[in-house]
Amino acid sequence: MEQTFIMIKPDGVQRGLVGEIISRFEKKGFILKGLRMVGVERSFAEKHYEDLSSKPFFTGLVEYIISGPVVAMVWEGKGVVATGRKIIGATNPAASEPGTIRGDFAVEIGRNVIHGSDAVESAKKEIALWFPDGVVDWQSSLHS
Ligand code: RTP
Repeated sequence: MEQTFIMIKPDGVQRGLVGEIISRFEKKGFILKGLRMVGVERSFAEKHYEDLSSKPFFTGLVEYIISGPVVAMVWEGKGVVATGRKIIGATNPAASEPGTIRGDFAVEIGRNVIHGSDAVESAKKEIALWFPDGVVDWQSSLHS
């Protein structure tokens, strides 16, 4: 089953949006498979965003991600990568539709509350980076 990596960024955690965001994914019908609240090291943030390392906003982006704890999650379900991006909304909150997370809770591209993998392949890479020990397989753990 398809999985995606979702991260509530430091502003989302500080503003008390963790429950709201989890609720939107749960109500849609997706399954929460893994969750960690972590303070991110600079080198780890640089690794997560390595594809953007040549962008002028890269240093500011890394500073933002290490500015406080984030909530890293794995969500599972049919089409969860693309649908997750729809639930999140456009990267720039000025362009994201009302009803999306960024459309409802953000105004600044540099403080846009949440990250979601943009493709199945990047989701696999990001899940491996953030959950190196994998996520709990609840079905098989019930039997062991
Ligand atoms: P994300 O990876 O966080 O889900 O965002 P995204 O795919 O929608 O956007 P991407 O282009 O990968 O950019 C990653 C994050 O960098 C910040 N950003 N700042 N100041 C700027 O012009 C700018 N552009 C991008 C945003 O936090 C964006 O989510």
